[in-house]
Amino acid sequence: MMMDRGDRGDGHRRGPPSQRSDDRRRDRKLSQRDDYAVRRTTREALDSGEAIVEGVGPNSRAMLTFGLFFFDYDLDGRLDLLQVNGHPEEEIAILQSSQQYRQPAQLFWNADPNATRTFTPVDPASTGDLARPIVGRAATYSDIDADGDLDVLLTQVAGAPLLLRRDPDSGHHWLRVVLEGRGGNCDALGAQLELRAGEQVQRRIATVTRSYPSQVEKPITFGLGDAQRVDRLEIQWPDGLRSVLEDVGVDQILHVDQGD
Ligand SMILES: [Ca+2]
Ligand SMILES: [Ca+2]
Repeated sequence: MMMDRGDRGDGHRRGPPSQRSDDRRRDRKLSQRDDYAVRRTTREALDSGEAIVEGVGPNSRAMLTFGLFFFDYDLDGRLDLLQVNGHPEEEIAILQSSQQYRQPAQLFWNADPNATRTFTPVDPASTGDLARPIVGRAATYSDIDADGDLDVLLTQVAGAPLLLRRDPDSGHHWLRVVLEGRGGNCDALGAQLELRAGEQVQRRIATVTRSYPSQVEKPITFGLGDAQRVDRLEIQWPDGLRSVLEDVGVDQILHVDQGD
């Protein structure tokens, strides 16, 4: 995926300092949103037919989606949405002129939970090979080049998987957490994490199951925007015990062993 530095993900460059200040205030406010809230809000929106209001409906109506997950592709502290599309019927365009067998994947930038529309479609002109029409099926992510942002793997029918590197850097800070649990659950799957950085509060669950048949990497990635320190990271391990780390540096992979 190609994104220019400073790109807001909606195809527009960042504005002047006064506007960036507004953006930062808005970022702090938005960071209250966590992945549970995004998932719940989107599911409720889709279930109740309010996907139009959320910004997803009109832009995905013509697509047939398989893989779908939330991830913070621009590391601004808000979870964005990626979906991979492709129709099952090779000759569907003959039967339905509005449909295509090969369809582009779509990326939705999480703009603001208080905005008129939470999700803004990212301009395909700025997403490189992600916008290439494929018969998409599975979608997953991992930081393959160890630069802190999440890269994407898509699978397709009758074609090689597409490994798409997030490039260039958004300029935002990040923290990646690797957990080592006790006993048989050595990856601490099911652990709950709460991160606080300034006014940001983000929550994650340690899991590798995010989307249609695939699994994501085990490290847990937090986008931090402009925050240069993590004030507090609390981990509730699967057995109910808790660990708390304070004043954690950013732009690093943090290994946390429950036995320490
Ligand atoms: Ca984001
Ligand atoms: Ca990366």
